[in-house]
Amino acid sequence: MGCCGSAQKKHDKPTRPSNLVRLNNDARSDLSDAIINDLLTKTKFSKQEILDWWHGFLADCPTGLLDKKKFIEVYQYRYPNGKAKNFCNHVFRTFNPDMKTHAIDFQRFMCAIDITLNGSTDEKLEWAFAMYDVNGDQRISKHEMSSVVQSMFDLLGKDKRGGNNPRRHVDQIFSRIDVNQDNYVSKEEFLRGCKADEQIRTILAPHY
Ligand SMILES: [Ca+2]
Ligand SMILES: [Ca+2]
Repeated sequence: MGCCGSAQKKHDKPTRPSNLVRLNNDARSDLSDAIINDLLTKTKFSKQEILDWWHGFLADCPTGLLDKKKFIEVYQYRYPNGKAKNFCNHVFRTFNPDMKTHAIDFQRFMCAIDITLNGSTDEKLEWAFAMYDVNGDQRISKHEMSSVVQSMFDLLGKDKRGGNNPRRHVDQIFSRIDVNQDNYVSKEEFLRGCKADEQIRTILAPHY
């Protein structure tokens, strides 16, 4: 099993290693000490955990880079009854906020995983906020929230009709957390609302 749970393909071999990867003679890849030390400083993972993640990452991404296509493939594998593409677009953006690259290297991947696994409640909710703030203007519109909630329901294969309509959920959420009623949820409103209201947190940030 790889970093994200997909099965390793037997014939995958590193064909285009990034500068992260140092290949040894039998074509297995090791992380450089510089990368390991950098991740030990930036994340809460131990050296052994970093190496374990690296082997999983390499199983899924033999090139040492995780691109969006692979990212979607991995999610689709984990959620076979849902549609992963739209949700993956949102998550991939939060892994790759400047969108300068079309693929995520191991360091960036580990920093994102560190927040989702080891981060404080505020750090996790800030990460969730960034996912909902699609255009990055530091506030969430109803359209942005509907788009992400809808993609999440698609991923989970949830019925979106009637009372489960994503827009209806979003209207209810806004009525509770858009405190100044300007039709946008600020980061402060998002953090405060999610922390104070378990039901909202369950919808917006189900893993936290
Ligand atoms: Ca926004
Ligand atoms: Ca507001």
